[in-house]
Amino acid sequence: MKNLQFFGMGALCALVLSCSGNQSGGDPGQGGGNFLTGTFVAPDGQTPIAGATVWIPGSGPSPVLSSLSSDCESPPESYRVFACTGPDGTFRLNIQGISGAVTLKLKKGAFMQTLNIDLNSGGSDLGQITLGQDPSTGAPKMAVVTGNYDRMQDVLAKLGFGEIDSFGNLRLGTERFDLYDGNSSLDPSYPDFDTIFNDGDGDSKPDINNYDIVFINCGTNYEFLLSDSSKVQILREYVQNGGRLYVTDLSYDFVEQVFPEFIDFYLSDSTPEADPETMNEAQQGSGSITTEADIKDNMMKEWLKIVSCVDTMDNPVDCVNPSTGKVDIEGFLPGWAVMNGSHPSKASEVKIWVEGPVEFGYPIDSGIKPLTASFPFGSGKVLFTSYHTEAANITGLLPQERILQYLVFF
Ligand SMILES: [Ca+2]
Ligand SMILES: [Ca+2]
Ligand SMILES: [Ca+2]
Ligand SMILES: [Ca+2]
Repeated sequence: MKNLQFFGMGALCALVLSCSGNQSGGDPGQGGGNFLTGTFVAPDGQTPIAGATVWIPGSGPSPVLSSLSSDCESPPESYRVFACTGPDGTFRLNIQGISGAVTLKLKKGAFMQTLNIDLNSGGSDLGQITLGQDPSTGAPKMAVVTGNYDRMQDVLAKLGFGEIDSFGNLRLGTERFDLYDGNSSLDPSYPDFDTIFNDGDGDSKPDINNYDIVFINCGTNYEFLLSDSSKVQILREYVQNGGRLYVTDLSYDFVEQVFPEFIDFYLSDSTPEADPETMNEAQQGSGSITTEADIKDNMMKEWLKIVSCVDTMDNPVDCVNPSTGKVDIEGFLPGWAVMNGSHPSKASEVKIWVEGPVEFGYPIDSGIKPLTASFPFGSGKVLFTSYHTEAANITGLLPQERILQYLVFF
């Protein structure tokens, strides 16, 4: 976890605080009184970070929860006060009795931002607080493995972790994360995916352990690695020790072969719960379908109502259909990987974020299936999604790209 101190930002905040007292004639709940307010956004300067924990560390008379919402984790250390950001990224911290130089920390998932501020007036609005885009400024260290059928690197770039070209693709070389070549698509200056299992930097641990989050895009050439039990063990230990593994669609084998006990994928019905199902057997979804999906997480749904989305022609649309409350998801590959749900004994641990009516199998069957699921393992987390981001060359964000953006911070 990164924990950087921004003295430059602190000076700016002090300046904002010192002049804000003259401007608080409006809504006292937003700026005046004894509240510290602000809005936490991604490095793109726009996308709100919902459900983040905001706190002032230390010990005082008694810690205070002053929250817009209780939908966030408690601070990972002792604190004087804490709050959660709402779906729009705003927070409101009760700073009654706190003054002088303090540290303010904002954390969501593997991301953390630290500011030094001077509470020299009763309360104030810090305005927009933008998450740093580099590991040296609060971002997690991320690796993205390229694949033939998905481009999570573009979703990250659109969050501000890189620049995009006029087709909405990451401009190679601008990424603030490490790219690994999973499909012979990058020039030789980029390492191949399998090298992440080696100890290239000589710290006696496989280099995957250098990362807070590893994304494996759909369609790599490296599923053969999963028949090597030492590689499976490296992946399992990486998550056990706090790593996050985000996997899309056909790469589901990087979930099922490594963590078989959590998700029941489609078919391989005679495989015992704790054993890996037959590789690739769940890849039986019908292609080119669109589903009207239900968002099962309330904070995600509220966030989706706030952010902007486009359709595949790059025209603005509501991310959540205002009349149905559902989200259109398209871009399913023929033979996408289908989940049935959690294995019964893991029902309390597997979280379903998105589900929808879909078609799958031969002959074609239909039903409601989970489309995005996650589970904790050790100190880390695993996320799997059945759908894609690479459907169209657009500079805006499809609803499913927004969903994946949200989950980058889960
Ligand atoms: Ca190493
Ligand atoms: Ca596969
Ligand atoms: Ca399984
Ligand atoms: Ca199964």
